[in-house]
Amino acid sequence: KTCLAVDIGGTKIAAALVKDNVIVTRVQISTPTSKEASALTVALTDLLTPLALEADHVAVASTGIINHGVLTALNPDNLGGLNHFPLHQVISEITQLPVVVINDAQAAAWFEYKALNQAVSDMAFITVSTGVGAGFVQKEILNTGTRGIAGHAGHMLADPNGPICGCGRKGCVESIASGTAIGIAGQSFFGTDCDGETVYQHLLTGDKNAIAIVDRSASTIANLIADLTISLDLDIVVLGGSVGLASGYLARVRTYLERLPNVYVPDVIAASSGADAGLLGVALWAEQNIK
Ligand code: BMX
Ligand code: ZN
Repeated sequence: KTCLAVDIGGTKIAAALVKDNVIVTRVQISTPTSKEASALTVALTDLLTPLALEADHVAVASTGIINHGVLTALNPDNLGGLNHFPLHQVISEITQLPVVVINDAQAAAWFEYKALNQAVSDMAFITVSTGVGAGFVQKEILNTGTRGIAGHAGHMLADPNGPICGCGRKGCVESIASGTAIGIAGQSFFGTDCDGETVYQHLLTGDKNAIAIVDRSASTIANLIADLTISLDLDIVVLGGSVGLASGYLARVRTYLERLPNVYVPDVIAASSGADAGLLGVALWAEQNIK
């Protein structure tokens, strides 16, 4: 069977034909910045129509809350303010194929869990990227949540005095630790067009302000890892995303974890797949969940 896997992120949309867990064709576009839902429908139609001809079913991983196939951005800044976008229905109509949809971080968690060869019982995957997302696998089951909210750990409280998050809460993990937040924090030092990558380039030259910003992100993620370990009794945390996998970031997270009581600290490893974890994970998920 050939799966058309789709990964809708805050920055890019990737689509791939996946056969026997291997990507055979992959295409990528920028996520439309328009707040109009129709812009996403048009982009998906152009991207998926040719690929659907070669597929048996469609597996979609998307940023945002996926509640029975309907997408709502928890942090509207990350996805053009999409609210109640009927993702499952739109993609069914475009492709005329069976479709499954889950959250992007949940999909990547499933891939990383399978990559660990099921040698763990309780794991969390955390992505530090445009936003901060997570997915939990507990006792061999991926928690997709009754309403699709499970895993949205990027919106747990990190600092009651922190910045206002795009979701409306003050001081979420995402508002401090994400690539977007790193970029915003850098703007007062490195100019208004500063983004996460700019800060990282300054960090590599030893800039004190850049180091402080990235350390604040890393210590926030370390505390998130401890909080999740306390609540879920985790064996292992897998860290991914463009920031999570950036050079030296995991080492910084480990440094902050070492300062915490031992029982709060699980094994922490780097994701085995970078940009393709969502695509491959949702393709694996579809094998068991397509109807
Ligand atoms: C946000 C939220 C999550 C997502 C996470 C990582 C939106 C649109 N997204 O917390 O659903 O998993 O970002 O997303 O509210 P990414 O785009 O950085 O991969
Ligand atoms: Zn938030």
